Amino acid sequence: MSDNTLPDNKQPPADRARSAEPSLSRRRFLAAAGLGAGAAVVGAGPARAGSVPGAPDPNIVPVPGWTKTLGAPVNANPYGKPSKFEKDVVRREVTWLTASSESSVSFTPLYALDGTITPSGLCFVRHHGGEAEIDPDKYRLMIHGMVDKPLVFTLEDIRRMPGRVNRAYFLECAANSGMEWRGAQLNGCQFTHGMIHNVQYTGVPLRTLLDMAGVKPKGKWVLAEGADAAVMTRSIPIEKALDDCLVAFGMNGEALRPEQGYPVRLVVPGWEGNMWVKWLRRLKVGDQPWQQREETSKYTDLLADGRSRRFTFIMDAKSVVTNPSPQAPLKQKGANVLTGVAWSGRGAIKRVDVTLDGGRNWTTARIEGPNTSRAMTRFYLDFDWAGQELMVQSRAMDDTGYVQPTKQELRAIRGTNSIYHNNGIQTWLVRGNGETENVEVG
Ligand SMILES: Nc1nc2c(c(=O)[nH]1)N[C@H]1C(S)=C(S)[C@@H](COP(=O)(O)O)O[C@H]1N2
Ligand SMILES: [Mo]
Repeated sequence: MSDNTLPDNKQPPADRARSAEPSLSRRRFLAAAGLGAGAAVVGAGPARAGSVPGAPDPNIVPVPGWTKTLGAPVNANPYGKPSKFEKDVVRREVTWLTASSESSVSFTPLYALDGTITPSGLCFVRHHGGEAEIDPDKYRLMIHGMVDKPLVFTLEDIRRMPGRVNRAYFLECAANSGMEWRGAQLNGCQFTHGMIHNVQYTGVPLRTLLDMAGVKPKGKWVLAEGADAAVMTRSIPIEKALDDCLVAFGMNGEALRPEQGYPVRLVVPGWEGNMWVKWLRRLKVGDQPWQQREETSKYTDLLADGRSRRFTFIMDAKSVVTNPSPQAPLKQKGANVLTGVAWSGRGAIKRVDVTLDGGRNWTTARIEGPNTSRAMTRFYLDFDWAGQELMVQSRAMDDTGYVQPTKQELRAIRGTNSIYHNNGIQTWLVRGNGETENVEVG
């Protein structure tokens, strides 16, 4: 083994899978082939495993077998699933966080994802009364209150409305990173930042439905209500409702998933996830907010002096490095790809800076892929790691000029009573062996 190679249990899953080949273990294959450790398999000269991707590595040898038998037939998987080698890439709970799994949250495994769209089956799930099961044929959406003409729509009515759109947006729960307000706590970006997903929605503008009903001049707020056991309700200002909200029935090219509100959910771009009512069944127009539970005792930010910020709808710019991170340690010295995600509820991400030394030096990361307003943006920093300790941080800036604050800056203004709207800069400590921890810098 070269000194760049981590012990067996730290090998990437693909290598572990290789050495677990049923017919011939890697060690036995090496012996059988007369290749002792240290012999280069490809090319001549000493192996420089790890420093440059693709450099000859005596520990990696071709594995026979895959070409010798037929693979599974097309009908083995009528609805495709990820490779069995990806079985650890799943949503996870923090079991001590909530009293029951019906009023709880699971977290997106950000450390295992790339690109910008969150795969539907990995989108974090948050609900207050379990996942409702709604028969699309029996589904109805009512609009009433301060409107000229109260209306009840079927799913088919919504699907045949003119002006259907496709829009990618992030949804972040206001409580994302909420457990980190008083200090570094959870070891993994899945748990510190995983109450977010970025999905392409298909639906119609909420404005289309409101215009059909005819909002009376006095109508200034819209109450959105869910058809789940929580009967979740939120008040939305009419300006937002008429601006860019969607009544969505599709996600990532197919019907909404049950846990994401099948058959219809509200999309409220850039605003806190709680307002994105799932299993949407009622919209009531009124002249003032309703002061429901989820906008008073919850989703209100308690400040240090006992006063509260309320109606803090917009999610400010935020970012996190997803690799390396505690669940995705560095495995090799030499060439490495640092990556992460950034988002802002106020617009598009303009720039992301990354530091490897706790904020002494910053480098502008490369933004790659879709970079639209209020959608998740992917960034990369290709770097060489000599094996030294790193303090990794990322700092996002949006196109309004807003810069993601440090946690200290945030606490100076907001105190530590709140659990909501923590968009402070995250620090990961990467140790010499590649293992990574959630820390804070003084
Ligand atoms: N009907 C209903 N809508 C709901 C909720 C709920 O419990 N019931 N939870 C809200 C909260 S707190 C969040 S953060 C988002 C989560 O959306 P997701 O489950 O698609 O991640 O849905 C919101 N919409
Ligand atoms: Mo939430």
